[in-house]
Amino acid sequence: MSAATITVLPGDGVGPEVTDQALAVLRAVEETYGHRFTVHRRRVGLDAIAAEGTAISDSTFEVCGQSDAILFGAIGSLPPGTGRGAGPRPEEALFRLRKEFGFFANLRPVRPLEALYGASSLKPEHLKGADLLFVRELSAGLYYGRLESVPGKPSEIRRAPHGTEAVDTLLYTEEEIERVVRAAFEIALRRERKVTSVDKANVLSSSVLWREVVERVAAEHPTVAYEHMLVDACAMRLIRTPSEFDVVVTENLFGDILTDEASMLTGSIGMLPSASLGTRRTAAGTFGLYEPIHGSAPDIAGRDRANPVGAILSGAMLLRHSLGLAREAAAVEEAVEAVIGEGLRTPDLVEPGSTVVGTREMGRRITD
Ligand code: GGG
Repeated sequence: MSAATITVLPGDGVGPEVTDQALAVLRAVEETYGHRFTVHRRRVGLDAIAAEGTAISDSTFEVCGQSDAILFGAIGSLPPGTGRGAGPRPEEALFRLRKEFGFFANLRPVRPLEALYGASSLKPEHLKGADLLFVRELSAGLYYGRLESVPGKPSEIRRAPHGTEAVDTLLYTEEEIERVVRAAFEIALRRERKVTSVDKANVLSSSVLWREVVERVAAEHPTVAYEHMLVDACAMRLIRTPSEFDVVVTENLFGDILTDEASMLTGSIGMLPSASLGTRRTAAGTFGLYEPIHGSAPDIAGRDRANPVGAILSGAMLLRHSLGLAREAAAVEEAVEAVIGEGLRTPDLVEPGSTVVGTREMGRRITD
């Protein structure tokens, strides 16, 4: 029997709907296997800004820090044209959680299910054997750069003599690169496969340093095959030959974009889970934050149309990585596969002959 504390941050838009389903699955695991999960629910994102005046309050932060894992839904974007004000932004919650808890490695598995080959934009022969694991650097890069003019800020829009201009800064230290590259090589060692390191070393200095660090870490892992690939080539080859990839390690922004692209191999962005990990240990694993990679999708929020699979599979990753419950995680993954195999589809995945169900029904069938 395991006892664990989980903080749930449902957030905005479809976040609450999909986290409800993920939580129902975790409750079913608790009951079936005799574990005890204490759950704390707190506000985050626009929801927290409206109620508490900040994207994540100090007390929510404290509750997260006392937990074994955080289950996160999604956070909303400000309406177009409102992003330049001085007020809090919902994304600040995620950035603060990642930075302050040291979540530098974001694992995003992409495994197209055979039953969903028809929902992908690729032909089945391209998808066969595709089983990728992205390791996205999560707590540095463009999202956290350092402006000379405004200490503590990575970017600004400012007045200049010729008009308005905007600046973002892309900064990586050797240490920030090394820890995520090392994590990727260690995962590849366990999977007995290769690492593809993705950068833009023909243009960016941060990528030149990235390559140097990869070479150094690779030398310490002589049994792990590896290659360097430019991000533009990677974007193309993901579509042409996804099965050539295994562990893909890359910096923050490239990882954000490439994984949205790769999600299309699975049929929908709603299918992809993620785990954000650092070095802090729990009783049985690693402290982490788990979330579907999709955003808050305000256009379908509250309409029982969101795909809960990414959130449910994030719950499976939580069981495996933070609670050390690999058997239970595998049972959840098998349940997802079985329900998809039966032909159930949320509206984002509709194919001829499939049975369209809502968020709640999809979750209920996986839980059962
Ligand atoms: N569940 C993911 C989510 O809510 N994403 C919204 C977002 O702001 N993402 C930025 C990022 O992942 O870097």
